[in-house]
Amino acid sequence: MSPLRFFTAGESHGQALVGILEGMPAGLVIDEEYIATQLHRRQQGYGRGGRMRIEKDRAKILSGVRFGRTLGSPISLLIENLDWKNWQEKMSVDVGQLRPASSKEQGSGAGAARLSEIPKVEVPRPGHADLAGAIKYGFDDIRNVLERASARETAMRVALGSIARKFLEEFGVVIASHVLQLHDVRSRFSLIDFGKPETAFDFPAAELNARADASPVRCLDAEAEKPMIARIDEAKAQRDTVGGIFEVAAFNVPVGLGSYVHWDRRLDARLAAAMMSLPAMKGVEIGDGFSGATRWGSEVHDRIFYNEDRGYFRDTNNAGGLEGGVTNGQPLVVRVAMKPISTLMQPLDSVNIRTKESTPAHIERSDVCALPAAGVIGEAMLALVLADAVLEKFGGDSIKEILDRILSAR
Ligand code: EPS
Repeated sequence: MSPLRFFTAGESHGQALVGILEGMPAGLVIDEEYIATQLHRRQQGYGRGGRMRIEKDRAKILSGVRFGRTLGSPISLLIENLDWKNWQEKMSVDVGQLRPASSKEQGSGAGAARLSEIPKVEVPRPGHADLAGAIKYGFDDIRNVLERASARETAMRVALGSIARKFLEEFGVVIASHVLQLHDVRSRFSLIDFGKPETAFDFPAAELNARADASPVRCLDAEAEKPMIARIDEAKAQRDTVGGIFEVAAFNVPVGLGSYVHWDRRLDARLAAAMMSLPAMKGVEIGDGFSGATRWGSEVHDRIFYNEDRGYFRDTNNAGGLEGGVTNGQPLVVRVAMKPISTLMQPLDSVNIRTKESTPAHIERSDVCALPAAGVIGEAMLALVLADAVLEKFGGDSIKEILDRILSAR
């Protein structure tokens, strides 16, 4: 069993998102401000839709923390959906608040809508969970699917992930991300090359996020930024959407996390699953992944060197910090491909699930591009997986216990 586990609950337009993080050791300093900083980062990015102007995501810590330090008990968080006030009838938990279809003036909500007056979503969007979800759960209203399938849920992952990030910071792990490619526009810089003298990354890893966050598309390459923004504008003008690839990395990672001894203990497998669990993600690469498949072994594998000062070291990092599913001390680099968001303002052909007639897909307020935010969410998933792997290797019930073990292994 993983030492660190988490749950989320909540519909996109329900009252709130709820999260529980179980297994965080005692003594970690954490507060709502720290979590809010990460939640704010997720709300940014060129190409977001109207919802982000409504929400001011803030997680309330409900349990597991006392006087600013974790207790070792489950940490529970609550993020209220400010948009809920506009959805109270459509998303009512209690049918009693609505007037039954047959009744005239009965029930507690005499002035409220009849259940039959709440419009159903009946036309699935190609690419969304809509159709598969409605068939699977036997719904005649696709809203029952899309509310939970929505990427709104990732707000809670970022909140929970920020606690994992704070834990990793205790022993110097830095987690960062940036947009590598948006549609056909590619940044010249990759975190795989970070620290190599010939790249433009002549700044410390700790500055990576601040630099990416300063760009509206979270791109580190000033030359690629403009055409990326232009692609988003183009998509918006065409009433279309656009995706791309983000890179997420962890620096100063302890050696030996994960294991080659069993399939579900390989850290690369766990990272791939974590990234693929995010809505709209369609591909994951560890290190140079797919491009490595087109080159010779002698070009791909990272040569091993040793000296007294540095211990073992490499002059390349094509493996992305993982060999045999185990961290090797190099920066851990994961690339994730995000498809364009499936809600199109110029909708694709679809079919009404009640009448079976052909008709354009349902339109719901959405984003033109959420790739910059996706990187921030990828950071949260990376932090949760890494924190779990650290606890697995080093164990311990308090931060002090774990720190002592990690530092003595270094
Ligand atoms: C999101 C909230 C959603 C969408 C987006 C992500 O808000 P709403 O549905 O009210 O506009 O902006 O979700 C989707 C694109 C999707 O397909 O579900 C958020 O908080 O990130």
